[in-house]
Amino acid sequence: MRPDPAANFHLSPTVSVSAAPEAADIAEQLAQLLRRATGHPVPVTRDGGSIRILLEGYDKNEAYRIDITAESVTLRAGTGSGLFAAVQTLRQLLPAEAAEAAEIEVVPGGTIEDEPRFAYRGAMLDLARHFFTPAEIRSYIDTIAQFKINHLHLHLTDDQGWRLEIPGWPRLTEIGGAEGTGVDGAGGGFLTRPEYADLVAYAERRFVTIVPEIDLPGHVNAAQVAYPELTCDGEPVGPRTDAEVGYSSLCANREETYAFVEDVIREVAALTPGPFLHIGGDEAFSTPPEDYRTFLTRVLPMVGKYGKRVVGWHEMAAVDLPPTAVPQYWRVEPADDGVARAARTGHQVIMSPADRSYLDMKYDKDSPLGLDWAGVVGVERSYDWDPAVRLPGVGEESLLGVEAPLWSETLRSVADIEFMALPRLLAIAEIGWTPRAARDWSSFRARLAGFGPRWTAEGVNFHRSPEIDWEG
Ligand code: TNX
Repeated sequence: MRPDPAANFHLSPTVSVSAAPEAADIAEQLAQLLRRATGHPVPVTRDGGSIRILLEGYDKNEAYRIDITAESVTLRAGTGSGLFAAVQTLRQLLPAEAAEAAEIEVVPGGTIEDEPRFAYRGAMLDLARHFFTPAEIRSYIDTIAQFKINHLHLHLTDDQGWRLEIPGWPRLTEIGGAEGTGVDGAGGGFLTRPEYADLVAYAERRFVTIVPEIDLPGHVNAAQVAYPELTCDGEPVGPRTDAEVGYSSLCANREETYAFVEDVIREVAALTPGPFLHIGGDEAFSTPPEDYRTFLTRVLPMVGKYGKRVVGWHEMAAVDLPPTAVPQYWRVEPADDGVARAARTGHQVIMSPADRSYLDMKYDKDSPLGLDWAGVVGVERSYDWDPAVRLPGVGEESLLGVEAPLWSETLRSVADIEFMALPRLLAIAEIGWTPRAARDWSSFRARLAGFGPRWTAEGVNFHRSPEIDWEG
């Protein structure tokens, strides 16, 4: 970043955005934001705008450059994702008051050249413990995309509920998505296939890839309530709305299991333009280890058969994985043999250690929402760590990226999501984007302070952590 205070750009009433047709949608998204912020008409044209969006140069994925002078703002990238990232940076350069109409907006002059540290910067939302509607999910997509998070992992199934319609298995969602299937009997609901496809498209427009998760072979009580033939003894089981884990399992020795799983994987893959499909694999405490291996050995290749790259919670690294499989580390221990072995054999890993990156952990002992099984996770704790030294044997070159999961046992609304995610999501976003050497807690803390008035003006909920000297 090279600031040039002599070259500030003013957002005057004649401000306009121009872009070539391939970047017209990004230009339109920027223009909409500026119209809302300034009240100016902000037309979008083919060329000659005072804000110019150029799809050229920088063919490295997501790299971009911004040049701000008194006359113009130029955003330049070789890819749409790079241009979209540049737009998010430009938004952050505007003063917080820009969220309220009619204030004067000055964009600070200078040049920015930027590119991400990791290709995968993820957030996860648990729709199984509490269902969030498409509108609520879109709201979270808007939030994460602002911070250049480029994957949204949706935890679609668990013991309590099943949240995605699957052709041929209607009871999964008729029963598993009924009213009262959230933790403590709250809520319920599921995504129809068209709703899911719309969400994928909504995310895609914001350069966010949806990563669907079907949690197997444990965390399947909702599926077994709907279809008793999916239990080992064929006996019906009752619905569960408590927050226990580890009591349910598909049966590794029944062909019915694999017919079901293959149908589900095929249908989910068909709805998924992105490369990844997550098959869970965590906390299968009631699956004997031998059965767990039998199950995964059958199921992992199915994901490849339907054209997807398999992601799984790191327990899956207990078996021999297909070369492109991605284990996702989620625990708190300082080492993990399975993940280290996977890294050694060339696998890429996603890091989401619960004691750092879990957005559902309480901030401190007084947090009204959240869990504390991984300890309390304050803002500094979520920021001040490095994924490349978190696990022995899993260095920078083995990392696909980082993810911030948000489990929903204690959440009920968008305001709850925002309270848990903001500000800690920004810590994980910066870890995913910025090299370790360029990151520093005191700088982050100071920059975070400016989001107080911004979120207040936007009506966004956040945790006023005492670790931050919030402005406004
Ligand atoms: C552990 S993290 C789980 C989830 C819970 C979460 C709560 C993981 C892979 N499994 O089933 O919701 O803890 O923090």
